[in-house]
Amino acid sequence: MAGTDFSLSGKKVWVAGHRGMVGSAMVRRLASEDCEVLTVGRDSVDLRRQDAVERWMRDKRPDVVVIAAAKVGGILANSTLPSDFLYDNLVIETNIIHGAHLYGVSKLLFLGSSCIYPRLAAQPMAEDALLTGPLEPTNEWYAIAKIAGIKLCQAYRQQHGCDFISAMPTNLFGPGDNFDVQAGHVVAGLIIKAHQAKVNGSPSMELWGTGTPLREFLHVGDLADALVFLLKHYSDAPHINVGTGTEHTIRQLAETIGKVVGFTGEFRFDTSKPDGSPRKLMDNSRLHALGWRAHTSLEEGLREAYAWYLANHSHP
Ligand code: GFB
Repeated sequence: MAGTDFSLSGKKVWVAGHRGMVGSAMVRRLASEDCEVLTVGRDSVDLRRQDAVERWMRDKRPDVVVIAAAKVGGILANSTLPSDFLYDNLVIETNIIHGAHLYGVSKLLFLGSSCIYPRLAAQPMAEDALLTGPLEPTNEWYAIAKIAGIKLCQAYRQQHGCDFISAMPTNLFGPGDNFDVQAGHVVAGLIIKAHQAKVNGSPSMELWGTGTPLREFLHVGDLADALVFLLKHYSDAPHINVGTGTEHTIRQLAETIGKVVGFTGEFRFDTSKPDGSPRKLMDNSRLHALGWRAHTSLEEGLREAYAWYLANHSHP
């Protein structure tokens, strides 16, 4: 319900997946809340092992859990590693959600993705478009796992009265992104390619697909702020979309990245690579009605992401 206030004050908040782009943004955002942040590395607890997860939760007794841990990747990784994307995500969310029920977690936030919606869902995609049509084949494995996570939260709420909620962010980018062309998402991939083309003096850089798909890009700092807002002010079964409401073609994104990076050449299109969904625009009206909006512009966010890449990666 909107307006149902939950206080983070004095709470132990476990950010599962704190080394990833979303988890690390969440840890930074929670630093300005009056709470204790708990984290645990993969070397100590493999989240795919139920006994390890339950033992850790029994020992640490978090009050609040944010599930930012997931196997994630861009369009190519999603379409080439189906069992990793389905199995890892199903088992991580199942272990944590069940553990949260066993050890009396008072609030849990599960994170999904806009790819849970049907490939040809009416745009912008409202929350109730879920399960109304076939999924986009390049990411159906990931989508099925994320849909199961939403349903797990709803099932524990219905059967056990657990305050477990779900948020579905649109395409994310920012500091901490996976800057790997093959495995990563489009923003990171194009920043690397534009930077390398600039440094090498190349006349052109390559984009996958046709450049015509439309995407909505949310800066991960905005997402973390929205998640803290939802932890405090949302408590209900339906999942909530988190986006900007603004969409760009992949070509427009590449042009803005070119401007930010200082690449002035041409774009070539490798149409042997998939386009994926033609369009994925979220309907953010529920989140807006609750009282939250994104505030970072695409160009401003891209400048921050590029600066982070330059500071954290070895490159020419
Ligand atoms: O970000 P991305 O990999 O994922 O690709 P999706 C978005 C669009 O950018 C696609 C095009 O149309 C790609 O073909 N693209 C152009 C590129 N050049 C590149 C490049 O160099 N790298 C990449 N990665 N793309 C993902 C799902 O779909 O969205 C996940 O696979 C998840 O499950 C995520 O839901 C949010 O937006 O197509």
